[in-house]
Amino acid sequence: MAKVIKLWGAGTARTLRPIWMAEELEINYELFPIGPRTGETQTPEFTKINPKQKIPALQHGEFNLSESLAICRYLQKNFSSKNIYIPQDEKDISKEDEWCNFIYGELDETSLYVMRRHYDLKDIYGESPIVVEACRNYFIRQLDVVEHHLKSNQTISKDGFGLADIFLMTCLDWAVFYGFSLPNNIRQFHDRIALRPAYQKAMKINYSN
Ligand SMILES: N[C@@H](CCC(=O)N[C@@H](CS)C(=O)NCC(=O)O)C(=O)O
Repeated sequence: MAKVIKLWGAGTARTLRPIWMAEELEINYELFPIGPRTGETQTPEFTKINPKQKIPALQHGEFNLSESLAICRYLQKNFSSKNIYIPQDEKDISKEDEWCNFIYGELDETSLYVMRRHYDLKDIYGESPIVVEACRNYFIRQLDVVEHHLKSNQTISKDGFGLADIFLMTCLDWAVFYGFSLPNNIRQFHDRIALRPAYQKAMKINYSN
């Protein structure tokens, strides 16, 4: 692992994830804090790294990777750390996968991000109060599963803080920003995780502009 990790992107919930993961793993990385819709994702240099012209993105030597989940997994698999739980057993890996796919697919992509598209970014994607309201209700329903799980767990995995918690926390911050009130167990989870030094450092780095 001689080459320095380069992370591209700052300023959104998705870009926070790899920065936070890198901080938890205490990786020596270089950040290029380009933002969405600034034109910086459209340059020829960045398009070579991620033809989708989206952030976050990672470079490791000649290796390029996009998608916040794939990037965090790459970091988790290649840089061990005592700071976070990294599942080794196939069943534990699959359980983490299940949670990450649920959080990314249901909470981020089909709820919060659709709300973003049809409210914050309505000039680009079109305004739709009906869609925003449907997503809001859908998100609340999906949160029930998490609320129930956190009743008897301090973190998503009973073995400790890890990748799924990073994904959940970044969605919860996003939800709070959108005016959701968090149910009790989730709120306590949020308040506990917010005390992690790596989270606080990553937040400062990600939102410094
Ligand atoms: N599925 C991708 C989503 C990436 C994404 O949509 N990024 C947004 C910022 S949150 C972006 O780069 N938008 C720039 C644009 O659409 O021009 C991930 O999780 O990394």
